[in-house]
Amino acid sequence: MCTVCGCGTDSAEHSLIRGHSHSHAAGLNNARMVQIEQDILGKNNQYAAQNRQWLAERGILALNLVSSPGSGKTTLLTETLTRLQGNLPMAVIEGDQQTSNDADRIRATGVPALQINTGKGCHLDAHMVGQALESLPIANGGILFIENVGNLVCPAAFDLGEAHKVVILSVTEGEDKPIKYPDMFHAADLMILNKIDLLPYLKFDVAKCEEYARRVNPTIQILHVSATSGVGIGGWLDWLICVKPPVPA
Ligand SMILES: Nc1nc2c(ncn2[C@@H]2O[C@H](COP(=O)(O)OP(=O)(O)OP(=O)(O)O)[C@@H](O)[C@H]2O)c(=O)[nH]1
Ligand SMILES: [Zn+2]
Ligand SMILES: [Zn+2]
Repeated sequence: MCTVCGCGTDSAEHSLIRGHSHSHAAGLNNARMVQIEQDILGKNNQYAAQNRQWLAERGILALNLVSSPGSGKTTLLTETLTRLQGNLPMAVIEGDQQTSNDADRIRATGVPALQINTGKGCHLDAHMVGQALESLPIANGGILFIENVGNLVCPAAFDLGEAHKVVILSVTEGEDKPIKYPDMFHAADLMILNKIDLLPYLKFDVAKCEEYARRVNPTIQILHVSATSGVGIGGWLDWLICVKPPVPA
């Protein structure tokens, strides 16, 4: 078990995942390390491709919500589910290291949620998601939200079979997160700048944050949201409907 970031893989494997290039795998040469990295991510990508096909056959839009801990993923989700409920089928996969708090918050909205506890692992992988798909009730044409473990590093490297990664950045975290964690902002198609209700109380340069995000990902879309006040949620719902595939015949 890796003790550097708590990743569930062993230390040899762990140091190889993108974003963990520091070596804490004594005795392994570079070629061996690259081989192990290719094996782990290759296996993950096979499961991700299976998930993607399973979702496509059912016309289900899957979104992978990624962020630092506490950026507001669950709050945004509960607000989204409450607003969309009754209009289309939805389900949630909740990734968390230890608790089922977030899944409980989701279920309180009436939408089915499945909790995956990763233990010391710091990200969801495609195999875990594939297993969850087998037991989660979600009708064709629906939206599957996957709330990843709060971590701006490891989840960037793992394709879960989702259509889009959505990165949530709260304004309390500082505007330089996109250039500090470029892999995550590069992998995402949409950045939600959350907690904008707090801007009057903070020194947070919105324009600079957006410039940093576009520096690492020129095509990233950006929305300003307050999950608690509801500002900007309409734009997020519009985005969801826009990217949703048609229901298969
Ligand atoms: N002011 C303000 N607070 C918010 C907003 N969104 C979330 N919060 C608060 O931020 C805290 C963390 O929100 P969560 O929704 O639990 O964040 P999370 O990303 O799901 O957290 P983890 O699952 O632990 O990574 C809670 O106290 C929320 O009420 C917002 O738009 N504005
Ligand atoms: Zn890790
Ligand atoms: Zn959460």
